Amino acid sequence: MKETIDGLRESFEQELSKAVSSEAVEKLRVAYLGKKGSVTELLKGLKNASADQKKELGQHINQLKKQVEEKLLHQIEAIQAAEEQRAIDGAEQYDVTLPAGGDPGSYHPITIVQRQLEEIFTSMGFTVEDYPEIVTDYECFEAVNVPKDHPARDMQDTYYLENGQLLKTQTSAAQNAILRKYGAPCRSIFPGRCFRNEATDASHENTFFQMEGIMVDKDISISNLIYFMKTMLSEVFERDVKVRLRPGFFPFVEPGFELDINCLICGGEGCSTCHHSGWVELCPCGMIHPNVLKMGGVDPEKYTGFAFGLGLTRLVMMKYGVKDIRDLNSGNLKALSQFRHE
Ligand code: FA5
Repeated sequence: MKETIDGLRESFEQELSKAVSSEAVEKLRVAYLGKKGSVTELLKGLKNASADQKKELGQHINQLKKQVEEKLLHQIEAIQAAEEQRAIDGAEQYDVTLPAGGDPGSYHPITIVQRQLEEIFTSMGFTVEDYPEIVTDYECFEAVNVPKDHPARDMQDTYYLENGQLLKTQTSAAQNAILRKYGAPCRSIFPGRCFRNEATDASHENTFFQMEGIMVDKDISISNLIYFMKTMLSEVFERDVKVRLRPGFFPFVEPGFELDINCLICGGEGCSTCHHSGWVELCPCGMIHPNVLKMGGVDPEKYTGFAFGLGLTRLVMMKYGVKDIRDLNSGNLKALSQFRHE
């Protein structure tokens, strides 16, 4: 038995010297220490030995097992160190202490305008809220007065996940949580990415940004809504823009409006961006429906409020004269890097 143990040690040493990859070392480990490995078999064979032999041979086999384990570990560490060194030798060398030079990168135009809007609204006492992109059916629809099977669900072709949750189609999905967080009075904006199964064209994307806002207090009226919308637009565009307010249906507001701006790409003459109408649908809005206030824990008998759902991506198009919305999601650095100095 002692000879067998020594023989095994010798053959292990020989095979180990030839194992120069992680895979080869692993094969060796299985061959010697695996369930049916040679060392394991030796240990199993001990059960037939006498009590005296068991003690002596057991010590020898365990010593061999320990040596095999240590040598395998050592070999694998040596292989990994050599691999790392090869990667370092082959990698491009650079001095991290040197000034960057080259292209410093830039913020995405949507980030630039979002931050500008956040500044405008925080200066008017609004909080800025973050909200998840994956939400429940309740948050996105039911809590904003769109019950299951309501025809208004057809307005937004939604991506549902297998677990029943969905990619939020509108930033309105956060309204209920924010009403519950602050109660009344409350002034908040909540920008976010939205997803809809849209056929894309110059002004429609399946992934786009909105910025929602709500203001709830005693005696809030449509005049407050119009004041805040006008202030926001004149600050963002740094000039007066022509807007029009027309009736619009959204189950979570009553009355509801569509706020359109005169297309700044064609000056109102008609182009592919505005679908040749001269107007771009930018910011639906209205007075928050009493049901929505109630579901948010706010008493509609005491408080009223307005809500708006600004199409942030469309606003960016208008501000910078981007004719096709798809350019903003393209990752085309040539187009996007124009905004670096803002
Ligand atoms: C809504 O999403 C409502 N939640 C807005 C709202 C909020 C109304 C609060 C009243 C009160 P709508 O589906 O129209 O409404 O989208 C709002 C804005 O998002 C549009 O005016 C448009 O500017 C932008 N938008 C909508 N769909 C797309 C799209 N596929 N690509 C780019 N922008 C879009």
